[in-house]
Amino acid sequence: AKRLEGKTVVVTGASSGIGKATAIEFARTSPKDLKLILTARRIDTLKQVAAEINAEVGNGVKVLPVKLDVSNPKEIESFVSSLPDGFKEIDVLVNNAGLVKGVAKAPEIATEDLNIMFNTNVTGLINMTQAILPIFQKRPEGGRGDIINIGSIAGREPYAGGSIYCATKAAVRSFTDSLRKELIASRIRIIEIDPGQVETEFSVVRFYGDKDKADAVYKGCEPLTGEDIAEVVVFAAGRRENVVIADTLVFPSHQAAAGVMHRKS
Ligand code: NDP
Ligand code: 8X3
Repeated sequence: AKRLEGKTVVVTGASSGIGKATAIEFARTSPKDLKLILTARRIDTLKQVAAEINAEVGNGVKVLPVKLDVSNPKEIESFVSSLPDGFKEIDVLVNNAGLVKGVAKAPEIATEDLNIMFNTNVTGLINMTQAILPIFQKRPEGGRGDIINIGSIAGREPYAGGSIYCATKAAVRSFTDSLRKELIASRIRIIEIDPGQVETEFSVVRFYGDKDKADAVYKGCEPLTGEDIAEVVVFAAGRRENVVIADTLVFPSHQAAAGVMHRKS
């Protein structure tokens, strides 16, 4: 926890699921002088998350909720410059915001869904990275800071009915690997964490709010929780400076591949 003391951490998509759990886990693990910048589109939900964190760990952790739609390049452009003093020296960026829409197969994929997925999961993640890297690069030895990208098993194993989502996560993986090579002469750590099945709002979003369809995804399964992934994120960020947890795949016990789940009948 000492290694994380005084850090400034940005989490995208912190209003729900893995992102929210990650914010809470940073606060629990290293509350001393932590600055947490929580971003998502739902600002009221972010404010509740901030209140929850302060209620649990006290006001030593400074939490700043910021309304930010990562699919809108203009909002990302003004994000860093609009941060208040004391929050600008970002140390860790957790690129977590992301979503899947639908299970349609080509040629039935809605253009709107295609655009939302690419603009959020890929362009949004790249734009956030480009906005924050210059802060890291001003530091000694070619730069310091962590970029932690949330990929997915879907980026490694494409499946029918997920072609666009899988393609976005494969793009995240490819971008992440290139970035690690580009920054090899620096102390900037490029980290990818790929979850398997995690029960969050992910499937509710996939099925356009249909909770019954979302629940059916997890029927008979014991999926991971957001906290399980959050622990891995905070572990990665808390390693000694010369240690990069470059690439991690995390399954629940009863999952062995993208579509391979053992279900209790
Ligand atoms: P949730 O739906 O619970 O959370 C997604 C978060 O992303 C929300 O906070 C949402 O906030 C935010 N978000 C969505 N669109 C935007 C946007 N345009 N701008 C800013 N924030 C946005 O799902 P998860 O926690 O499961 O998903 C988090 C990440 O984990 C995603 O990248 C997902 O692909 C990945 N993942 C999830 C898995 C799973 O099984 N659940 C497995 C593998 C990877 P808001 O709506 O307020 O903007
Ligand atoms: C989410 C995992 O396999 O449900 O990224 O698409 S999967």
